[in-house]
Amino acid sequence: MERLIRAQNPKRHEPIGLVMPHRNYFVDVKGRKPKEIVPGVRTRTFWQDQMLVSLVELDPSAVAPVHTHVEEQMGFIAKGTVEMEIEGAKRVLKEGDLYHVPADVPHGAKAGPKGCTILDVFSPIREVLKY
Ligand code: NI
Repeated sequence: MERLIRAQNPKRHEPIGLVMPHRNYFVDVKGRKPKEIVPGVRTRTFWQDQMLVSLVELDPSAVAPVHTHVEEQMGFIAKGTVEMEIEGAKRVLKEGDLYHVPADVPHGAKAGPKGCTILDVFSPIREVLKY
């Protein structure tokens, strides 16, 4: 492990554990205060240099209105069910399902009766989700 980190950072000689102290390798998800995007839809976002993830919680029947953005988006349904609409096509997704939204393709979501939790990944980083 130490060799790996030094190989990636040849100028660093700090003991393991002090390497790159500005980085948070392990993330305290619940310690991050959520941000409400629209009523009933909250996100916690996390990013590094080239990727951003958005852990989204939707209340029962909450709606994320149809929108577009230049960033690609892939989402994993971590909990609950959601009706996703992508370029006009609708499908009910459940826990364990994955979806893909290419750049500039309109998409939106409506949570199922028990709400849902989705992990969205954006590339490149979706700057408006930094907070
Ligand atoms: Ni989106």
